[in-house]
Amino acid sequence: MTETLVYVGLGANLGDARSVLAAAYAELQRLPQTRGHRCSPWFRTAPIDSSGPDYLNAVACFDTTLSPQALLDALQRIESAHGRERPYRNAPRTLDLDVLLYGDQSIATPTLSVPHPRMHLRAFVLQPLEALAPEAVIPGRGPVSTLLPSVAGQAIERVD
Ligand code: A4P
Ligand code: MG
Repeated sequence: MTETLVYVGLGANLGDARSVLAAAYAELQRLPQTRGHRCSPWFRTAPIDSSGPDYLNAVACFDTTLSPQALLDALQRIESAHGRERPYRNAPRTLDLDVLLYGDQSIATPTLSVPHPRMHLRAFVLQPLEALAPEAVIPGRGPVSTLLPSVAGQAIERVD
C-alpha cells in the first residue's frame, strides 16, 4: 500500500498540557502503519475562537498507510484516552488532534475535511508547520510561508 506523508495538529489547554502533548506525540509514534515521525517545536498560543488558558500547540508529521478515516479514528482514540470531552464546539480541551494535511489530497466527507478548513487562518498551526516543513504547501491555499504574514497579529511564542 502506498505511504502518504500526513501532518497532524496537536493542541491542549487544560490540565498539564506539556505532559499531555508529550504523551500524545509518543502515542502517535506507536501507531501501527506509521513511521518516520517528526515533531515541530512547541508553542504557547492565545486561544482563537475559544476560551480558557493559553494553549500549547505543535504539529507532527509521519508517513502512513492508514486511510484518512482510519487515521482520524486513531487520533480520536488517543484524544479519548486523555479524557477529551466535547461539551460544545471549540470548548477548552485536554487534547485536540486534527488531521491537517493528508499528502496533497483534498478530502470532503461528512466526518473529515482535509486540508483542515481553518488551518490557513491560524498562527498556532502555520508557525509550527513552517518550523517543521518550511516547504509545506496547503492544497488550495498556497505555501505556508506566504500565508504566515496574514496571521502575524496572533499571539504565539516558542516554548523551549
Ligand atoms: N473533522 C472534520 N475534519 C477534520 C479534520 N481535518 N481533523 C470532524 C479532525 N477532525 C475533523 O472535531 C469535530 C469533528 O470534526 C470530528 O468529529 C471530525 O469528524 P472535534 O475535535 O471533536 O471538535 P473541535 O475541536 O471543537 O473542532 P475542531 O474542528 O478541531 O476545532 P478547530 O477549528 O480546530 O478549533 N486556539 C489555540 N490557540 N490553539 C488551538 O489548538 N483549537 C481550536 C479548535 C480553537 N482555538 C484554538 C485551538
Ligand atoms: Mg479537533
